[in-house]
Amino acid sequence: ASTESKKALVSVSDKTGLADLAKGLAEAGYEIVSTGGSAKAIEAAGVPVKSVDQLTGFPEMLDGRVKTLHPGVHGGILARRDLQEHMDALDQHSLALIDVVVVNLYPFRQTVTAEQAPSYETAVENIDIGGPAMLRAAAKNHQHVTVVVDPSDYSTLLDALKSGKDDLDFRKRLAWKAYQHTATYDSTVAEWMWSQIGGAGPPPEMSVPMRQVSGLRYGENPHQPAAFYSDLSLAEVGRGGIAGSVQHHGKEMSYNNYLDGDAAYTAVSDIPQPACVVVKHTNPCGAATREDLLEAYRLAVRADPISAFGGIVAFNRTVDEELAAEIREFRSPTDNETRMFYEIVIAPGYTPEGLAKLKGKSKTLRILEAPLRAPSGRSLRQVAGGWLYQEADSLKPEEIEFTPVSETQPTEQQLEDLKFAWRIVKHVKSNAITVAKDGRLLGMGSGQPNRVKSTEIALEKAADEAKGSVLASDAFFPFSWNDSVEKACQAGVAAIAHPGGSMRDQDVIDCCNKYGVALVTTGHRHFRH
Ligand code: 93A
Repeated sequence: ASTESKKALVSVSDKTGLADLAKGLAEAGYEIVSTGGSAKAIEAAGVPVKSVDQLTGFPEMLDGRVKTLHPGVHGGILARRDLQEHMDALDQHSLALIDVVVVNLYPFRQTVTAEQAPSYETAVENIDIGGPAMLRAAAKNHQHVTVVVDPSDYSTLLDALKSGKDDLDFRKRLAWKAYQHTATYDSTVAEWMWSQIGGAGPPPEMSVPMRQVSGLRYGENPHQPAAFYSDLSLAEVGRGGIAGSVQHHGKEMSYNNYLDGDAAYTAVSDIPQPACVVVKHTNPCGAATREDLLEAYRLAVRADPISAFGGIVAFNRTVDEELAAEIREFRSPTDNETRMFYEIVIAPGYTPEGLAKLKGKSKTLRILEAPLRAPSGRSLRQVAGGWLYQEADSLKPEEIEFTPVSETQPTEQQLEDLKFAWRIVKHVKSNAITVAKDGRLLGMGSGQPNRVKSTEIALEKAADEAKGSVLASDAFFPFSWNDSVEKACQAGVAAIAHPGGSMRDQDVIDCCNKYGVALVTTGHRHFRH
């Protein structure tokens, strides 16, 4: 191998920081070799640069599809400097060593997610082949070669090269980063290909590219290390939700904050009218819709003030000053001494005055702003040693037939209330029961292993207000007499919605007829385990 100056190969689509990088490399004594567009930019910055074809003696061809795919590049990257045979082989073919490789790839992800969808051909042309090959080669030979894929690492690279601190640990870390990058890149291409071959639903193999948004102090409990990642899958583009949130104020987000914040924001995003949802431990314990968001907030908290204390408050409209003031000062309806305390307020926006007012509530209150969550196309959940995939439950009451099956017909208002109760019951852990009236939740029973208990809890919370209310059940009632249905009727519930389809459906109908309660079936269930 030649004993000329050390070589850096630079081939980047993202030209951010390129001029400074080139200057720095030249100062550190590197000869720069570069592909077409990168070479032009380096030249324009007044730094001497050689083109790849000067190195390989072979021109770029096939519209740039073959630029660096040549032994003159890959031999120079992959040769083991500690093996005489490798060095001799380079000499024999007059190839030079390449010591530093700086590459970032054709912007495939940006191309296929652009507002103006690209043609199939354009997308394919944006699949980078030569770049990943160089990154993988340089990363493999990290014993001898330094690889950089991220422009934010340029200054660290230059510092290390100049100070001689480009040691093995440094190169290993950069090699890890390069492999992580090519893996993410290829999983994006694979996901896009799956969509192009009409692959709806679960692909037989899948990798989910993720990027750490933040390290977390701990997981559900203090002895569990944890971090939060955003899902970079194409399936997530433009769907909003908590992963894209901005925190304006307050204590650092915790693992449980993300979990509960997500539950609250997903639920409130599901409601078309202005609404407030209060969540505790992933379950909505308060919810209300009102034209006036402030009124919705008051009613949502009132459903269960004890549970709302320390909960998450989510809105689906902008929070203004008046509402912020109310959130700040609102006292517990059960104990007028105490101001309500919340972990998080989350909304799609705040007026400047609203935000300023809310910040004054406490130092710790986390104030988040995030685009509303669009119904997600898929859902992934972890089990030991695997993942469960399903299409997310994005069924809305508008898409469901509410069919009266009792002698008593539901009134217009009751039907509206049933739809509201139905919208909320979907977000409650099974067995889920919601009791509602006038577009507000009065009580809910969640997560009980038997439906009777969930019903009792929901009715107990609704208390006197259960009279004239409506009740929704996320799945059908398996029995009737002396169980959920009769308890609801006796408590004064005026209308009930359940999926229907049980062998005991007729018993349920008979029970409602006995009490003059309106019963509707939805034909759909909303299990949430
Ligand atoms: O079309 S490629 O897959 N074929 C190649 O041989 C090749 N070598 C580098 N794309 C290739 N590249 C990519 O070109 C790099 O990964 C980089 O993203 C881009 C830089 O091109 P330019 O310097 O002409 O802007």
